[in-house]
Amino acid sequence: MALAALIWDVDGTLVDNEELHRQAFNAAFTAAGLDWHWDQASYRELLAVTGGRERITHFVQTRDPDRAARPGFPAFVRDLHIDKTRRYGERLDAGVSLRPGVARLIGEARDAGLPQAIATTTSRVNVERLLEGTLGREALGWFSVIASGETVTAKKPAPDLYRVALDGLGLPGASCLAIEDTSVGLRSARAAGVPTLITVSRYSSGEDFTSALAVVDRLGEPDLPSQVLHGSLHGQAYIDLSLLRIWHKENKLNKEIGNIVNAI
Ligand code: XBP
Repeated sequence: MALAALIWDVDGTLVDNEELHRQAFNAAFTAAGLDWHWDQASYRELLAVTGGRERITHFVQTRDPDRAARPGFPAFVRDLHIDKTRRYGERLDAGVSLRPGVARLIGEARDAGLPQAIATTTSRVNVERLLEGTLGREALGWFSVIASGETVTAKKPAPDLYRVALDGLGLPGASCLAIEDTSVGLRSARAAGVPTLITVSRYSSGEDFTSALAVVDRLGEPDLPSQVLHGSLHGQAYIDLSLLRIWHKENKLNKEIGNIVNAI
């Protein structure tokens, strides 16, 4: 089964930006008169809960269950998260850079006519702002589907966001390749049957990536090579579309499906 599309995660994968999210959460807490503060160590643990509203809710349920049980609590979290999103947007607008190799690989896929999609737990407005600020407004049109947090009720690690992306692409999971940075994202993609490359990010080092096709520190560039943590670079210095096609073809699951299709 040939590679038919790429599905990109956003936060941590396109941009190593979880620090901006963390700072925006903390700024929103302070502005609301709350004495909550998420340091880097606690944020690493909180990232297991995807989605900002869900993350705040989980934090309060753990720390102050009585408060979380009050009738007005969901509306309070909603408003707090709206303020966090505004503050995160300001930080994006101050200027962020794509991780090395992201723009190049998106360009290679476009040149090859390979469809691309996005599967992210963050909201559509954040995706648009990030793409516009890094690749330009026209980049929104380069993705056949943008599956963002508000399109599903079960966020990652549930497979739902990847299923939305696959439905929009009209493709089976095994024909695509996901690019993710966390074990939560990997579990989501794999649960939807999508082979996955991991580009480890600031907050995801040391996570379990056993089911990934390959694990690298970055996609890399000719003058900024990738370090492979799991898998083989097949002699290449960085990740390009030809290497993704090789990894996808090598994938045991895809080979088996290919054999079944050929036998029918
Ligand atoms: C990114 C996330 C998000 C952000 C917060 O997910 O983990 O939860 O930390 O996002 P992905 P919101 O890696 O799938 O892009 O506050 O916007 O919900």
